[in-house]
Amino acid sequence: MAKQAPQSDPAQDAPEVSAPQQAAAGLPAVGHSLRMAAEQMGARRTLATLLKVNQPDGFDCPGCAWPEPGKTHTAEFCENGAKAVAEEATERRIRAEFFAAHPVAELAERSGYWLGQQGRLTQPMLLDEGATHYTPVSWDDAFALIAEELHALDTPDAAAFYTSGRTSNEAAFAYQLFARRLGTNNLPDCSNMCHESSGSALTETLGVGKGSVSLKDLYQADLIIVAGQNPGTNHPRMLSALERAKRAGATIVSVNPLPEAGLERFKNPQQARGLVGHGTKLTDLFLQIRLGGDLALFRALNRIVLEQDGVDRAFVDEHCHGFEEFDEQARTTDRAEVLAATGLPWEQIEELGRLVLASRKVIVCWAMGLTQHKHAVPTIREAVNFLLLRGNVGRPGAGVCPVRGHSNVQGDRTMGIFERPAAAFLDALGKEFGFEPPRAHGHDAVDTIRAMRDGRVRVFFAMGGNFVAASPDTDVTEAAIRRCRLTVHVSTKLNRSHVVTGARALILPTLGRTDRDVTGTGAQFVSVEDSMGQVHSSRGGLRPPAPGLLSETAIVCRLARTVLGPGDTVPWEDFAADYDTLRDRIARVVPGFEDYNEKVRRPGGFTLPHGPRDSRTFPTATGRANFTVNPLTAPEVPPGRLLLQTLRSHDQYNTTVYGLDDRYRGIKGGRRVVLVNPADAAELGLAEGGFVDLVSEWRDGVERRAPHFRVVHYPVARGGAAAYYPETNVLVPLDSTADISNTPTSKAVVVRFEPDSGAPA
Ligand SMILES: Nc1nc2c(c(=O)[nH]1)N[C@H]1C(S)=C(S)[C@@H](COP(=O)(O)OP(=O)(O)OC[C@H]3O[C@@H](n4cnc5c(=O)[nH]c(N)nc54)[C@H](O)[C@@H]3O)O[C@H]1N2
Ligand SMILES: Nc1nc2c(c(=O)[nH]1)N[C@H]1C(S)=C(S)[C@@H](COP(=O)(O)OP(=O)(O)OC[C@H]3O[C@@H](n4cnc5c(=O)[nH]c(N)nc54)[C@H](O)[C@@H]3O)O[C@H]1N2
Ligand SMILES: [Mo]
Repeated sequence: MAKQAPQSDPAQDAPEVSAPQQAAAGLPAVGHSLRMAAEQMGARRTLATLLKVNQPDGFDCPGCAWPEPGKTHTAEFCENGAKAVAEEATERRIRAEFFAAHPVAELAERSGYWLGQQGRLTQPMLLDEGATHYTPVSWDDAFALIAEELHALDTPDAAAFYTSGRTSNEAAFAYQLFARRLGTNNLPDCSNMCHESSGSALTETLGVGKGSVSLKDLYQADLIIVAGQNPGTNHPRMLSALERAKRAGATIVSVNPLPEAGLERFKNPQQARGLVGHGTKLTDLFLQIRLGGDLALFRALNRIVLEQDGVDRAFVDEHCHGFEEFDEQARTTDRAEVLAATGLPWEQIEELGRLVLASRKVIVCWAMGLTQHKHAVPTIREAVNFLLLRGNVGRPGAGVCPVRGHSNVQGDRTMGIFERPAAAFLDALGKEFGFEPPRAHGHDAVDTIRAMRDGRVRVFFAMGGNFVAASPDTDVTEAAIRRCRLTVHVSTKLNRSHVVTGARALILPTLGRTDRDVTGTGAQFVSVEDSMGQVHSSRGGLRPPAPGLLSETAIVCRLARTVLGPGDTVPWEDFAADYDTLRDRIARVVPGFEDYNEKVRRPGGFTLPHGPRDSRTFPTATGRANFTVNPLTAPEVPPGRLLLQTLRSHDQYNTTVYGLDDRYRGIKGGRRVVLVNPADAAELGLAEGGFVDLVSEWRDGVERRAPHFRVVHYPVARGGAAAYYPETNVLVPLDSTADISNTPTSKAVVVRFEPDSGAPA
């Protein structure tokens, strides 16, 4: 079994626990973010940088994908946005001497936190076959080496090209074009582990795999249901929008196994009263649902709406398909099954039912709490049924709102980062560049791991991200990666994926969002798409961390030229020199991007078309919005076990750990904690403050163990537990994925508790 480095240094990992907080943000948040930023950047750089976040002439925050309001405050950033900026704009640097001083075997023993703290990467580095250390390599030699390995493959499908969601539209488009000209659709991305379930469910039911609401819709809604999302930590700027919606009269309902501080009460740090006062109470009704109970909840609500004759018949008759079958089945929804699956009192479900029937404009927002379950796709389909029933799609103030994670994850998909591209996209791409793109579906993230494990994928290339740490089944993933001939990472910061490698490995450092990007033809900007389909430009202003650093776009274009040869007809040199030339091509391939160069220069950018939202047209197989039939299922947990969800603390960005606190949940100074309901803890004999091993149970019988977690008694819904990702990824079986979307079930891992086997080495 591969030895696993802990994400946080065990010597420092000594969690202290106090009562969870009742409100998010406010003055402590501002102070905290400025302190963290100043530590990394110094005071002057901190101010100069943070003032440019999400401003029309500035850069897009590399934090989350929540949209920017049209008229920005002086500081449209949040505590966690500031941390994301500081992480990137840090003045610390990793140079060749660092790699000379630290053998890779030693770095593989370090925590992710430590690796991330070393600073920005500054020059291309090669770990050659059999070598113990990374050594400097020129860009040209690095590209030649990748070309050599790619040319040695029997088929282009033995290479996989991963993307994390920070990559700009321009770089993403060039990247997928390169992969497809090479001849493969192996374009896995972080979305496969994230909102893939949303995309699958929405494409089938509404015809567009994206959200249908804008910020304005939120401000106009009567009822907003936030299910399976922790915006106080992961989308803090969403709280401002919820506050504004609330002041305009919206009712807010949160559905979550945890009482999350940000959803309870919010002290808006952009406003004086938010800095010092008690803040705004956001949630009117809190449904403390069991893990995986949301499908049952939406089925119950749908039954209530049907029985109370709350259906918008005109909308359903004119725009929907499949209502009769749905209706018949929804009416059979069994109350006892709903109560068992949700753990909620029936009165609460009825109360929500009354709110729904009293509201004309309803929005459902969700994130990983819905998408990372085995039955995630049926759950989201059922939420769509719920909205369709009362005509809550394509009407102001109503709609679906999957809240995306990475700041450009949605744009990357729009640009063709997808292992199963639509035929129409490939047709347009092939026509524009005069070639026949590969048609066979490629590997998603989980399939890529299987293919590497089985020796079918031999070259793994990553445009950003931290695939090794973000993927499920850490031991399996690490072993799979180690079987590769070559692994390549285009990265800003050092992480675990650089130290668990194939026979050869390359680190290609790149510019981040905050960095100035100047090519031979002048200063460049890039563009991104937020969670609400708004495309806008992003321009960094800081001096790059080292001379000679290339942008992601330049790296792709130079690599493509080297691999595909001088005869390749794509003008890669022009693309790298002047991003306008790339945008001109995108404009001809991707619908909605006509006049891209002109529209992206407008203040605030432009909005992509969205049939269901704009005109109630549904580009589905039936040409209508589809009702679906979703049998009521919920996770089954054997006695003596709990269902573990793996989630984010307040001091992390995915696999990047900023610090060891989770302030709102009252955890300080450590990450190896498991939150358990006191009643479950009593039944299982788990004393507060005691240490245990978490052992996951899966049908393959393989033992997956995460040692040494401190038990924290916490008000989580009965039957469930919570612990941080990525320390717990070792517990998520590779084959435990959502039906249809193949997303790892990171929110549903059956675990038993065993005596502590001690802190990991
Ligand atoms: N600061 C910061 N911002 C981030 C990130 C970060 O790591 N740090 N990550 C970014 C990314 S990539 C993403 S995808 C988003 C993630 O944003 P979130 O989805 O908010 O992230 P998680 O921490 O996974 O939180 C899941 C939430 O769903 C709840 N939940 C879990 N299971 C269930 C369930 O079965 N039903 C219901 N109703 N609720 C459930 C959990 O209690 C928790 O509140 O955030 C993005 N923004
Ligand atoms: N158990 C469990 N596993 C999960 C999840 C979970 O909730 N539970 N969540 C899943 C989700 S929602 C997601 S999105 C994935 C995230 O998976 P990834 O996107 O692969 O992981 P990140 O941690 O966001 O990647 C961080 C790294 O990206 C690099 N980076 C940062 N900015 C840039 C940039 O501008 N350019 C380039 N080239 N590199 C950059 C840095 O080197 C940094 O170390 O993890 C998934 N895994
Ligand atoms: Mo994500």
